[in-house]
Amino acid sequence: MRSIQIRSGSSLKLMRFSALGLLLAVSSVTSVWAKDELPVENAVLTHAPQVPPPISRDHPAKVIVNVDTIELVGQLSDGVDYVFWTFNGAVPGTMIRVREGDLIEFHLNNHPDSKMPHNIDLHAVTGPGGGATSSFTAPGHTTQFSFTALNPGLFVYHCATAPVGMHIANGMYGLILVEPKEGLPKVDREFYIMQSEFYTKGDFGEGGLRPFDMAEAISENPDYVVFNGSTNSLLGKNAIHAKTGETVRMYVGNGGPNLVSSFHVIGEIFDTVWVEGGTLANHNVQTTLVPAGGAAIVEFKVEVPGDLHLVDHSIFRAFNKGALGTLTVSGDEDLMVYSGQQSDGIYLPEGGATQSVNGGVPEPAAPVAKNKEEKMLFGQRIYERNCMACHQENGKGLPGAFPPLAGSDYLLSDPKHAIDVLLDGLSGEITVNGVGYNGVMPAVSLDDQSVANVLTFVLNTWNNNGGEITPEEVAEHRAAK
Ligand code: HEC
Ligand SMILES: [Cu+2]
Repeated sequence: MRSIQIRSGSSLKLMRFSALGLLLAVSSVTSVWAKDELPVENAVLTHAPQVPPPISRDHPAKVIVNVDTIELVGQLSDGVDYVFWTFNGAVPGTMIRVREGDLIEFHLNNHPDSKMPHNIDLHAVTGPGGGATSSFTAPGHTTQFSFTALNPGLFVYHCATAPVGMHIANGMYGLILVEPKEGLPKVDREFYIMQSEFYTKGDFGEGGLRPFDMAEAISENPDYVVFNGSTNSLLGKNAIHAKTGETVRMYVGNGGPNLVSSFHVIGEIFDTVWVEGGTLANHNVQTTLVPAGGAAIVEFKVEVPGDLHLVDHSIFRAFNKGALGTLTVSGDEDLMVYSGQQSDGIYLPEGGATQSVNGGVPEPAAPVAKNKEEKMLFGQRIYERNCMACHQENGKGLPGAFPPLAGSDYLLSDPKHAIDVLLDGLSGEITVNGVGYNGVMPAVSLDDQSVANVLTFVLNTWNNNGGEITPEEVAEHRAAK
């Protein structure tokens, strides 16, 4: 029924037709297309972090978009499953790319196995509900409506079926890019990144199938804040890649449902930000706000190799709730742009020469533990101050970034080796419980007492199988250097 609106002989059609004609007269000197004559094409839809190819047309088309709503169990984090409600089987939904002035024929197909009705509100639509009222679709049904992409920009789409918050919280959002008629500047790499939160019964990392928690959602207190639907989407083997000298463009969306993102790439400056996904270009930006239900386009040239970390700079979300990703840049060093560490010396405020040191600078002597119980207590304090930020309170580390100390076969097979890890730091590829890590653990500046205490704490916590490290052993290792 809704597909006919455009072709029927009503005055509505005439008005819309002349509006389009006007648009085309301005935009294209070569030809004016009547709606029925528009060339027809199927949209290329991509799963994040992939982006559909740039549009090379210089004229409008009728673009057919087919989206299935599918409810499925997926991985939110290691060992943590969730029932996601999705557009095209993934969170975020597939990315759509059209051209300003295109006529989009939108088909929403609700899978027969769905338990819920769904619809879609595209922020690129000019019309009631952004399409929501025309796309309400019961399980096993398919609906269709059309719209003309009048405004260029990067837009969020989402389900708007009641309870709206719950449909969004369960994963129903994605991005649609409406390229301006003149196209976008060419870049070397494009990525699709969408932040969102998840509210589960249980805490961050609690395993098994975790149901949605409405009370947490209402109080805007998520357990997870993630990019592309899972804590692992952009880490480890899922990291995204670029080469030095290349220009990278990220289409960044925020599905919310509640939080505003302070999107930042550690070690980069955005050369250009298309503010809020619109036509205003800002330059030389460190962190850009991406509102819930909004977007931004960020562009930057990568000059030096290394891992750049994508974060929500509301920083506990990055290191404790999952809003972390990696862009790995390969290529040649440019030591003028970035030198790496050039020296590490002792700073003596009272004067005196600066000397180089190997390893760390001991902190003031810690109190001597009288027994194992005290060792555990002192060790825990040291852990909280020196280790927890990376290896986490629960000792499980962070997927793709920091290995676990809880149940680590690497640690437990040779606990004394851990003394060297703390004294010297550790870098290069290692395998912990079958998973590869390739990070940098800095040497810690702790005295023998403290190293012994923290390792004893680690060995006797999180069901690790016990053992004790003595300050004498630490001293021996230190002397052997
Ligand atoms: C800045 C983040 C960071 C801090 C702080 C840190 N580590 Fe690590 N740690 C790492 C990384 C990264 C690795 C893996 C290095 C690699 O890939 O070669 C690692 C590896 C280890 C390992 C060996 C691998 C394993 O899982 O058993 C142990 C043991 C360890 N760290 C203990 C500690 C202890 C104890 C502290 C506190 C005194 C600490 N670390 C502080 C990042 C950190
Ligand atoms: Cu829905």
